[in-house]
Amino acid sequence: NVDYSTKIPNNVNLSEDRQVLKALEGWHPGYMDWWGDMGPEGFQQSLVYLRTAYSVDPRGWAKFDYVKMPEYRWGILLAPQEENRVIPFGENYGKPAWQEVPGEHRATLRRLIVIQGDTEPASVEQQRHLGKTAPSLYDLRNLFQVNVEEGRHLWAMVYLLQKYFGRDGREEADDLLRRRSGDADSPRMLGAFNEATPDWLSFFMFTYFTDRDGKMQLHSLAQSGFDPLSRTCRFMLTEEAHHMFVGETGISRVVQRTCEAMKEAGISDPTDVAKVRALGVIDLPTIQKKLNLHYSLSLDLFGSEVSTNAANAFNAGIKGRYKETQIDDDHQLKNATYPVLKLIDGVIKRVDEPALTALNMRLRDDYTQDCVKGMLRWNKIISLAGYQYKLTLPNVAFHRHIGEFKDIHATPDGVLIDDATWNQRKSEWLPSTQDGDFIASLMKPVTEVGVYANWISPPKVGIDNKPGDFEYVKIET
Ligand code: BYC
Ligand code: FE
Ligand code: FE
Ligand code: FE
Repeated sequence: NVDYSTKIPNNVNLSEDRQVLKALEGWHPGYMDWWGDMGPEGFQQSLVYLRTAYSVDPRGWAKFDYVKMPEYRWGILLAPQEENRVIPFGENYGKPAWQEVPGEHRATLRRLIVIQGDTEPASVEQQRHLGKTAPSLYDLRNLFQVNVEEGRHLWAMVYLLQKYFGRDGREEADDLLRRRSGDADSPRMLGAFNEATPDWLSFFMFTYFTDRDGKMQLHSLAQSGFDPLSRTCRFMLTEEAHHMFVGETGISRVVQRTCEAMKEAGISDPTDVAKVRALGVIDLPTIQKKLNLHYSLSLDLFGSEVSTNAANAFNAGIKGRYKETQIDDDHQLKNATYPVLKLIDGVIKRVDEPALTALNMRLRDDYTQDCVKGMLRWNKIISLAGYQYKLTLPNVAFHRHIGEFKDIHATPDGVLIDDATWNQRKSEWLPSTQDGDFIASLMKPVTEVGVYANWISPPKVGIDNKPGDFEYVKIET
């Protein structure tokens, strides 16, 4: 199954693939340097209760144990090869899946793999300072689990680059360690990955909304006719589920705690921000603003609504649709159309576009549907506590920097407004400096076993079914 005898654990027979093993071993020291410089700040000598992937069997692929992060076994794990797999969409629909890179699609494939790879270390960089303010050892451990797995996702893409793309693949692999989130000279490739993740509420929003873009993109790439990419992404998705769990339950716990505190204090109006904040919990309107920010930043990650890049990647058989094989159509989109939101004469309208060029919009719609599910749970917590307040997703025209709405301003309800109104009112909809300062004032580390910061509820169950007083991180200094 997985070979742990080599320096780089793998299930791709690296010990007999000398050239690739050598390339990966050559890249390894640079990765460790990057992890040292840009990985979690502090805690590198702490024992963290982490899961490590030990097989690709969906029922038992992970083992939990105390590990020092730099000793985590980052490995190359691909889902098992499906026999006789065919390309499930595009011009080559029904032909055998490629085991090697088709020459004519080399550049497109490389670009998508590099973009995917670039996001993984970026998120680690964005989150590196959060260990210092973790609300509990449980949360600290979850942060580090996400971080080491994003590191592994980088390895997953680097393996593809080094095995299948020769010298330019190796150069791209080096560049992935050179770019830095938020750097003025060599930033990460996509917008949201250059934004700050200033506090733990942002971290939960990021893992809920931005890791979920990861889920959608990985699903699309898991459909790829390039079989090694498909297999890699299929295994990455099993890890991704935990990242979104961290986000969904993290926000649930914040909402829960806020509602409890309001009830105890007899506060009936959840929009009485000052009163709620005085309790040392995060008021619901501020949670809504953070949600607006992270959702809109994540929408930008889907690219333009109408995109020939997306059409070409689909035609080529490289990037499919969410759940492509379960869709009942020709899988070539020959005459199909798809409704796209567009700005026409200053009005947001739904217009039918060729479905081929509307693939980004379609994936974004699938994403929005997926986002709604967790929101229903958060709103249930609020209504069960007896409050009328509802968290909602803002309109897709709100606060956009990519696509159809990048040049206009709109309210969260989708009403177009002019620049002056936007500047006057944006702090009603997006976190202001004061909001950030207030949240920052709550971000005090809690490192006693089984204790949680006042602004967040304990989780319902422990990781790996551990009891409430489990020491998830043994902090050494
Ligand atoms: N920022 O035709 P267009 C994850 C560029 S998250 C900056 O509209 P296309 C994770 C675009 O590159 C998942 N630039 O878009 C989550 C193009 O430039 P060129 C990451 C942007 O190409 C949490 C131009 O604008 N994976 O895994 O159809 C933690 C026109 O592009 C942006 C992927 O994204 C932007 N937001 O689609 C850790 C999958 N958007 O070529 C990890 C791979 C567009 O003209 N990537 N541009 O110079 C793709 O599938 C596509 O490249 C995109 C864009 C969906 C990103
Ligand atoms: Fe990832
Ligand atoms: Fe992730
Ligand atoms: Fe903005």
